[in-house]
Amino acid sequence: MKPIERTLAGHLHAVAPGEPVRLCGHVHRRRELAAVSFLVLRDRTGLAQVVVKPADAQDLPPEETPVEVVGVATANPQAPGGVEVTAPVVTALSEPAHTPPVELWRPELAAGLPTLLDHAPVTWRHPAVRARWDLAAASLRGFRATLDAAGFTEVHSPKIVESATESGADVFEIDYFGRPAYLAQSPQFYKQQLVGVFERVYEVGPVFRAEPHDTVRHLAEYVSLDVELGFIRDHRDVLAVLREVLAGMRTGIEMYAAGAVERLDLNLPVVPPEIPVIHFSEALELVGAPEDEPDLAPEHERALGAWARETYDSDFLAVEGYPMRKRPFYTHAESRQARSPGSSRWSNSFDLLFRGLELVTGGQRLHRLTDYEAAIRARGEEPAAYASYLQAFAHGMPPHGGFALGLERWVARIVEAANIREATLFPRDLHRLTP
Ligand code: AMO
Repeated sequence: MKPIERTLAGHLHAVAPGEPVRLCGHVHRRRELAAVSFLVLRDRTGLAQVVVKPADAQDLPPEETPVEVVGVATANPQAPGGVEVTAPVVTALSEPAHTPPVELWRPELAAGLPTLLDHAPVTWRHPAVRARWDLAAASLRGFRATLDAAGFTEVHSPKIVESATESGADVFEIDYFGRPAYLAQSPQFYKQQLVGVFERVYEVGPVFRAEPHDTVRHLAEYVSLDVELGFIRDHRDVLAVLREVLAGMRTGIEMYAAGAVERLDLNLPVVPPEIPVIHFSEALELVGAPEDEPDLAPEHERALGAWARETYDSDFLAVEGYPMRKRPFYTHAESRQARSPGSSRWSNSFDLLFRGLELVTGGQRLHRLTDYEAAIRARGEEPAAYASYLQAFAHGMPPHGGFALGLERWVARIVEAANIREATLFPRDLHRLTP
């Protein structure tokens, strides 16, 4: 007899009643009632109900054991999708699973964050937990699709690097064959150099920050969605690409994670045709912060998020013109409006706030070799220390800029998680190196 092809739980509804079926998945739940017992099977597409004779119920493998079920598709309006499996032969595909640390079959997981994180290989199996990563994966598809269509080339740059890119403080040093090296804090230097090759590039990859603070928005390793493009006029051209990317990520979720959106009952962000922009100095005024403040504090970001929602009905707000003194040396000074005498106080860079949290940093970069040399010397360093990076500029680089978006922050705000760790498969932080 021909072996029966596997049917996925999510496709069982389309099988004609009376047809033989073969399902594979984990035992999600065993339910023993007086007259009948059920095995609920879970696979990557959802749940399927298998009807078991009470006499056979005690032989069912325990919850979470992977099984194969061969039986008959049978109409039952009460079953998920209106079809269940009857007359089953259940075969365990592994030894009986240990009792899970949390009851995965409950519609909502009643467990605190430490339990969820300590047992991540098991707790991610819960449909509502796994749905969060479905959002991340779908967002990545939208990110790539948007940029591929706009002529960008996907690149991958080294994660073991010679020097810090963002600031010296939070970099992990490693032993590289007996000499010091660092885990990349961002692909910044490489994505810029590759603009000289491809003109438009993007990278999706891990970056490392030795964050000394234990906060709900920082990880020691996160997924950075980096974009860089050449021949821009200023950072506003970068913001326009960012707008398209955000819209594409939302579309990705709608196309590939509709089930997760429904499961989690989400309000997806609305990406306005133009993202509202305010100047950093206006942002300080709005939140009542002193005018010499070099950065926005988390409570300022929250207040600005609420203001953007009220004023523009927008989940997003771009703040442009951050003070040069808090931005990395590759940042281009403000060119649009000379807001202060000398005008080098402000920069052509921006942060994008999403629902009151910094999601993106970006801007225009320096592109002339002499500007780099001056900026590096102004930091008290020697350009020679950046010789390999500066090669690109010596050999001609166009005006360019880009941005980086933190994937875990994006998902955390979409699901309105209190802690970024809830949107991270296996978080790394000050205290956590396992699982
Ligand atoms: P920045 O350092 O601001 O900019 O990082 C960009 C974005 O990455 C996310 N992010 C983090 N997410 C989780 N844990 C962290 N510790 C963490 N640190 C940052 C945030 C942030 O907005 N090279 C520049 C980008 C550029 O200009 O292209 C950079 O890395 O969402």
